[in-house]
Amino acid sequence: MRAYWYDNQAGDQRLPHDSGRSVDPQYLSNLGVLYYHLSDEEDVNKLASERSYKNRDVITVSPEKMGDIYEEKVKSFFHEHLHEDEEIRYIRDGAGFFDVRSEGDEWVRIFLEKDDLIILPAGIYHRFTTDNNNYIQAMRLFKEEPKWTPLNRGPEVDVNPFRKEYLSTRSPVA
Ligand code: KMT
Ligand code: NI
Repeated sequence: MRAYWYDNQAGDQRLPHDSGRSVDPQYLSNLGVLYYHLSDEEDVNKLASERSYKNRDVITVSPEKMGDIYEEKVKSFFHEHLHEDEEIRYIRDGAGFFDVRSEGDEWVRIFLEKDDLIILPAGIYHRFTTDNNNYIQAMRLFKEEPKWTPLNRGPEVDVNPFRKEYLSTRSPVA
């Protein structure tokens, strides 16, 4: 895992877009983003049980697996959105970038690889992309029925109750 401020430069979303300015895990946790490095799947089971993640599946995002719809999928994952539930991803192979919005509405890019596990809180604006290797396999964990409908950013979603709840639990911008 490595987190850093996104450079906001033009160019393919799958490039690193690394501004060179790092973001530490404490800053991520202030945003409500939790990160773990777990090489033992038993530790994942423990976390799942503590946090009531009862269900899971595995998704592979790659041209080999997805065929013609791969490019379209990668573009759609990259639309800025939120969910009314946590988004939990445990990377099993390959790598990818999760971008999350900071308090000041800047992008923080989080590079994840095998054995990295991330929990994005409900209501945080975010997006995902594969990197230049075009391959990631991730376990998706969820509580009951997944509420993964992406709600794309806009005036209506800005006032969604889960969005408001998320903002109300964050510490004020310094
Ligand atoms: C998501 O929610 O953006 C995804 O599931 C993407 C694939 S998981 C790394
Ligand atoms: Ni999402």
